[in-house]
Amino acid sequence: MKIPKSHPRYESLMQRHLLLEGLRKGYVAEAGLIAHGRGEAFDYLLGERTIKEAMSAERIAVAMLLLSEKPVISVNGNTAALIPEVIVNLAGLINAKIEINLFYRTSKREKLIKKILLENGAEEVLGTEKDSRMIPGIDSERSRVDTRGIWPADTVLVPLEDGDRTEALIKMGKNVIAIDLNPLSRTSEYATITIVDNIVRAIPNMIKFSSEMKDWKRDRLEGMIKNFDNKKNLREIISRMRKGL
Ligand code: PTJ
Repeated sequence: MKIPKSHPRYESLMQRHLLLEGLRKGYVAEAGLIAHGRGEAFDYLLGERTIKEAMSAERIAVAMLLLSEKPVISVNGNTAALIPEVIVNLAGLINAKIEINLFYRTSKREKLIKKILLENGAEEVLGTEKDSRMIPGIDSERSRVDTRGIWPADTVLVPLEDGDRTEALIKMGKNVIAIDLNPLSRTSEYATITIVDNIVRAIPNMIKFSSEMKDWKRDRLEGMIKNFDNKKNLREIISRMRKGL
C-alpha cells in the first residue's frame, strides 16, 4: 500500500512500512517489529522529536567518536531497514568501520544486510566472515564479533542494542554509545553515552555535528566529554517524560 505524504502520521507509517518490507525480504527479525513498537511508545512520550538532552548526548557522542582511534558502528536488522544510507555517511565522516551484529543471527540475514549496506555506498562491511571471536560473558550469538572490527574497537556505536552486550563491551574497556528510545533499559543504564532518540533522527543529527566538529582541537572535544554526566542526563529525560504525562 502506498502511504500518502499528506497523512498526519506519514513519517511513523513509513518507518513501519520499511520494517515490514525488511521482514518480508528476510533481513528484519520478527522480534524487530516488537522492538520497534516499544520504541514507538517511548517516542510518543518524547513528542516524536529530538529533545535537548538527546541533542547534547548526540554532540558528546560525536566528540567521543572523533577522538576514537578505532570506532565501529554496529548494525542490526532494524537499522539496516530504516537508515542504511545515513549509517554509511556517518561512518565515512567519523572514519568508523561498519560491522553487522545480529541477535537473531543467520547467514542469510547477514548477507542481505551486507548487500544493502554495499548498495548504499559502504566500501567494507565487517561481521560476516569466519574471522570472529566471542565476547566473554554473553551466551547468545550476539557475542560473536569481528577481529578487525568490534573486537579491537575503542568505541562502539550501537543503535538498538540489548543490555547484555553493552555490559560485556564495557567490561572489555570499550566506550559504548547507545541509541535507545527507552531511557529505562539496561542498555541505557550501562552505556557510556546514551542517546534517547529515534535512530532516524539521531544519526542525521550526528552527521550534522560531525561535519561541524571534525576539525575541532582534541582539548575542546575532551573538555566536552569531561563535562557530560550520562546518569544525570538520563534522570532529566525520565523526569521530562513524567512531566509530559
Ligand atoms: O536484527 P537483530 O537480530 O539484531 O534483532 C534486533 C532486535 C531489535 C530484535 C534486538 O536488538 C532486540 O531484541 O532489541 P531489544 O532488546 O528489544 O531492544 C530494542 C530497544 O530499542 C528497545 O528499548 C526500543 O525501545 C528501542 N528502539 C526501537 N526502535 C528504535 C529504538 N530506539 C531508537 N530508535 C528506534 N527506531
